Amino acid sequence: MIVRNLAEESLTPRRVDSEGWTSVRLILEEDGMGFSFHITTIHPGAELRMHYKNHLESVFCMQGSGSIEDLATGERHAIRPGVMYALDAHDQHILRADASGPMVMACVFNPPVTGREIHGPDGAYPAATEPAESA
Ligand code: 9YT
Repeated sequence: MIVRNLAEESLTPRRVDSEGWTSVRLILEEDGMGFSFHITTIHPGAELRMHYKNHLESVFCMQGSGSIEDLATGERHAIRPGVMYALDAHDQHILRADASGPMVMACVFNPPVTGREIHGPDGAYPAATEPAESA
């Protein structure tokens, strides 16, 4: 059994800070679960263009508000606590947090991320077989 505490893990390398977001990866590939599980905070006013070409992701909003834009259709969906979105088609998207406060999201990735990934210029994380330097 694995038991971890978000506040404690925030003080370790499981916490990753990047442009517009901070994420604590509570479960990583090394934990052998077949997915990774992250608590991600999107900073107020952040606008993040992403395209997880190598991963599937589900995201559940626990706090804050914003929107997600599906770049294939132009559709925008409101995000608020209780809303989940799943990128089941490696969907290109823009996630926006309202300026009024951070959005706090629980995220699951399949395959799991390994640890230090940040988005590449294409909005993706590298595939597990690519060297980390290409991120
Ligand atoms: C909401 C969202 O895009 N989460 C992505 C996970 C986060 N950026 C991370 O842990 O890499």
